[in-house]
Order: sequence, then C-alpha cells, then structure tokens
Amino acid sequence: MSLVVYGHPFSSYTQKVLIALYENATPFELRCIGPDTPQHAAEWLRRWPLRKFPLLVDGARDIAETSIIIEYLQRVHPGPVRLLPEDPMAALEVRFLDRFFDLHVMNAAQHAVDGALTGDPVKRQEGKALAEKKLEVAYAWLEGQLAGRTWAAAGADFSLADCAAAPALFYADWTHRISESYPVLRAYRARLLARPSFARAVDEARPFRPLFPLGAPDRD
Ligand SMILES: N[C@@H](CCC(=O)N[C@@H](CS)C(=O)NCC(=O)O)C(=O)O
Repeated sequence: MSLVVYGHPFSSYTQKVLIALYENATPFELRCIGPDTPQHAAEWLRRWPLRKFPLLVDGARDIAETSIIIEYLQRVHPGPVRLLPEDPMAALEVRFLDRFFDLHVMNAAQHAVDGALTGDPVKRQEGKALAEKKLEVAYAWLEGQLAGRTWAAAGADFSLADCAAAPALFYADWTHRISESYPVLRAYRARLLARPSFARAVDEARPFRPLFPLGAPDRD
C-alpha cells in the first residue's frame, strides 16, 4: 500500500514533507484537506485529533510532526538523498537547524498570519509587529550562520534542515521582506527556490496564493 499524506499544497509544513518526498521520488498520494474533500479532513482528524497537518499514513501507522515524518521516511523508505547525515554530531546540527527554522522563522511569521486571520485591525497590526521583531533577530542570526555555506548545515548536503528552511523562508519573506542587508540569507532563499523539489512544491501551491491572509506579493 502506498504512502498517504494528509495536507494541503499551500501549507508550509506540508511543503516541508513534500520536499523530502520529491527529493527521493518516493511514491505517495496527497489527500488534500480542503472544502472540496471533507472526507479527507474527517479521516485526518480521526487519526490525529490534534488538528495539525501534514500527517503521514504508512499502512497501519500514523506519523505526525514533520521532522519525525522526514526522519521516518529516511529510516523506512530511504532513497538516494540522505536527509539526515549518518554521523551523529552532524545529524545533531541538522536537527538543531530544523528546529531553528520551524520555531524561530516559521512560527515567528505565523504571528502575522494569525493576527490577520482574526479580522481585527488592531490584532493584525500587533501580530505583524511581533512577527517583524522576531524575524529580524532570526534573519540576523542566519546571515552569520549561513556564511560560506551552500546548504544550512556545515559540510552537509541538502538535508532535513533545508526542507524546513525552504517554506519557512519563503513565507517569512512574504511576511517581512528579507532586506538587502542580508545578502547571504537572500542568496540561500534563492538557492532553495531553485531546488527542483521545492520549485515543484511552490508551483503546485501557486493556484492557492489568493488564500495568503497578508496578501501574496507578486514575486517568486
Ligand atoms: N509542529 C508541526 C506544525 C504543523 C502545523 O502547524 N501545521 C499547520 C498547517 S501549515 C496546521 O496544521 N494548522 C492548523 C491549525 O493550527 O489549526 C509539524 O511540524 O508538523
């Protein structure tokens, strides 16, 4: 039985897992959680009542949390692209950067999105201000961290950390532009956008851009 992913093409965390699947050309079926397919949402919530997606289903197994999903894929459905290095210390750095992009970039941008979704102009402004403050700190740290690197982790090839970074920096930049004072970070985001696995995820999500609560900019 093939792998099933419950998620949505425009969702950043779904994209993180799609990148891993595309990197290794792993076959799977995407069951989109949206208004046209209520049966998918019902099945997803039956399996994972914590209401977070994506969720990976592999036969009788339900696997939640994107970092765990990607590590699971590597262990159980490995392909030519190894997304966690074999060396434990190198793997630790990859896991750390994965956490950094989820917690300090993606979740920081989410404050602005959540504020906008309330429909309350004051909350919208507060959410935007908080996101901007947090993202500036994250951008400045990444600018130093990524200097001299092609991919996020030192000496590592494309990894789990880059799977997390791609959608996080994609939407963070839409929320609070990465300014020209961060050339290293801007170049890294451009490299991620050029990576075929992420380029495919971005293209598949294009029809949903009007859904972006802050208004999608006319780029990327
Ligand atoms: N830590 C989770 C985060 C997943 C997450 O927040 N997914 C979003 C979609 S991008 C979601 O489920 N949002 C629905 C909600 O929070 O109600 C992971 O890595 O899987």
